[in-house]
Amino acid sequence: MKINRVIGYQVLDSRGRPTVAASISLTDGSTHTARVPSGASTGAHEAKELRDRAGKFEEKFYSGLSVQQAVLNINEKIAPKLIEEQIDLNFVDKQLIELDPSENHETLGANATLAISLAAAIADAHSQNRSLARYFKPDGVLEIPMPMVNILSGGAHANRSLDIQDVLIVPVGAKSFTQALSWIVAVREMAAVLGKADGKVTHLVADEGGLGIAFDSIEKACEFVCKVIERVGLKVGSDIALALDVAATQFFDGEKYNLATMNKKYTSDEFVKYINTLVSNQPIISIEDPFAEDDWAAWQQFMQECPRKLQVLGDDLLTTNLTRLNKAIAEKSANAILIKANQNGLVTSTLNVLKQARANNFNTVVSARSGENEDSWLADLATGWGAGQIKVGSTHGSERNAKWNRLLELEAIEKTKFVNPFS
Ligand code: 2PG
Ligand code: MG
Repeated sequence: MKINRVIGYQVLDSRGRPTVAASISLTDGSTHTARVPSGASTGAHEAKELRDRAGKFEEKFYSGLSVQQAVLNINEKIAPKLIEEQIDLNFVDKQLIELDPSENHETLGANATLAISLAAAIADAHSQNRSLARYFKPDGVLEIPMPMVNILSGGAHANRSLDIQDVLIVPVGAKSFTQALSWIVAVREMAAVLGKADGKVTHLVADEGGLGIAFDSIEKACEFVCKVIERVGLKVGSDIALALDVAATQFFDGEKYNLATMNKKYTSDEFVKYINTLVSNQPIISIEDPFAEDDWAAWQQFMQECPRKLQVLGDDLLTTNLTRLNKAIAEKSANAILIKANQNGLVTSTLNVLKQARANNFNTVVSARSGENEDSWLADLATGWGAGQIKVGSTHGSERNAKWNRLLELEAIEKTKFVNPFS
């Protein structure tokens, strides 16, 4: 099957900001579309998203965030290279690299390359008469990933109501994804009820659908979520464990970690000790970005001193980048990686990062961004790639639920197994 049309255009994401969509049409008359997500707490080492800021394409009412240059790159540079060619994801990604050999896709824009790469994957799957999940894993049992779900939001996603970005839950005791999701919804709803009763919450829904509740310490936020879990009749630890996304880059000034709501400042060394105490006292099984993106020494020190088994997850540290992952493997700076396709810019090279992580016994967590859209390809990637874990935000907002619902669909219609990387 051949490609006969490629079109890029600007659409809106879940925050109402412009993002890139790409549609690839095939000679059988079908059209396949993908829209790219976008972060708020973005790492400095991510692939370069092209925004029009003060450029000749900037649109007046989008605060410099329009993506018309990236769209133009699709329509004028990328499309002519693909039209009349056979649909094939590997071929498409190769063309994108030839057009823009820069490591971070700054010439075309990683939002342009990823939109095309994803649309190509979806179109290629269609040409083989497969779902996207089955395109990557044609035979055997599909592994439905363990969800890691946002309950409390802070940091850049909720006006810094907490210093850290998220308190999440992981339903480690659930026997199926369907059961896991029902527990999560119960916890999310009870958190709103108890938060209101405490007089702390409003109806505030943060960027990823979590609750923006102010707590004056990380410990108190964790204790609150534990209380909520118990109140819905589940056991903390064996049914549902906690995870944190500290997103520490956001409050590191190059010398100190500044925890404004706790009114504390820590050097790297002190912060390693603080995080150590925190994970020792709370039922946390996974901690993401506990240290800043270039504070490699702190990561390494923490991995050496951490008193117990813990998933130490690199997001801003690793930015789905093979070079940074290889450094982390060599220096034992983490033991898990967040996989975000838009940090990388291409589907094939994102998958290569995931494979390299797994080959080196790193856990892998496929993740959405805080700026999302109605697409559900993330659920298919996580499942088809056998990632083991997925992070999508909360259970509020259709841009989040599109992914959860796709996992429910896969569990209903495919031969699947719900995996638990923490067992
Ligand atoms: C993260 C993501 C998703 P953002 O830090 O892990 O929660 O946030 O997309 O804003 O980088
Ligand atoms: Mg993160």
